[in-house]
Amino acid sequence: MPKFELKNITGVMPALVTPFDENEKFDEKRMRGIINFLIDRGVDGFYITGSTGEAFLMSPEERKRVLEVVVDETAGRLPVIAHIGAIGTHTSVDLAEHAQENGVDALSSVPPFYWPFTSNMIQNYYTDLTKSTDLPMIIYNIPLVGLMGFEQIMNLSSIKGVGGIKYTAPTQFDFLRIKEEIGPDFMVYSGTDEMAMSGLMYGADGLIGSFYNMIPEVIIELCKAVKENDMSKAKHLQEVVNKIIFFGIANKGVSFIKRAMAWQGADAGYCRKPFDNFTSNEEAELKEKCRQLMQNHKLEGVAFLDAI
Ligand code: MN9
Repeated sequence: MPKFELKNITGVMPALVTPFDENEKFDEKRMRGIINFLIDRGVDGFYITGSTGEAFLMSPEERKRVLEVVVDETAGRLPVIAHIGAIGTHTSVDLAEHAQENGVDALSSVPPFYWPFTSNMIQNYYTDLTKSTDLPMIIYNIPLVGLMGFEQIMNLSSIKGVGGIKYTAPTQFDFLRIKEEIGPDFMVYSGTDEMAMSGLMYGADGLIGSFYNMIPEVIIELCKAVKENDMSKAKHLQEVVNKIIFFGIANKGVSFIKRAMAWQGADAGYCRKPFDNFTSNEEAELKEKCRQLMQNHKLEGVAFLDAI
């Protein structure tokens, strides 16, 4: 039985990075360190082995190992959502069953991708997945694998076991419609970090994103400001977050996130090829650029910048 019900899985949830060592092997010790770092910073849950977690660069066996380590280290302190999406239903079902056996609280999956699967095939994919366990399923809308239209979302929401959506696209007006037409209990997780504030204002129950691994304190503060109706503060914090996101995207994305975590004492190791890592010279340059970013925009209260 999962410890957390889906309706209680809310707030700020990093789409957890997966640390690899210099030989690209999963680094269990670093993984455990990251989990404790993020729990200490006050996050509300973990979304594991998604795109930020480099899941599509791992074998199913490796994904299972990551999940076992995360669940073991988290030890029920926070909810764990396992992304079990894969290109074939059999692999996803196998990952889903393993995730349930190991005690995660919810599942999530991208729709099948690469080939242009029909709406029916996508519907069948999620039906097969939800039948394979008793866990709630959070469907995943992200343009990288083909954005789903509202009708498809409606259809998927009617599958028994589908309880929410992770929505990573700027078309956030769908959030209002989802809450109105599917129902207020259908959980909406805003996945576009650049739009956390508007996501929350449009009714998202939680935020799941890559950058929350490295700036949890800023995004938690932003959430709090929205809850307290302090919109000018929330907007200011979103501006800070976005400066960091746009800088990060232009500087190797997840590799940057991993370095910025290391500077704060939570070494997240390396990325897997074909992602690119920083050499020590490049990392020194990166630090210099971060210092400039901080000065140019007078960024205050950002732990990874203060740690440089
Ligand atoms: O949904 C992430 N998207 C991808 C999760 O990994 C493609 C987001 O958190 C983005 O990384 C973020 C920056 O664009 O919004």
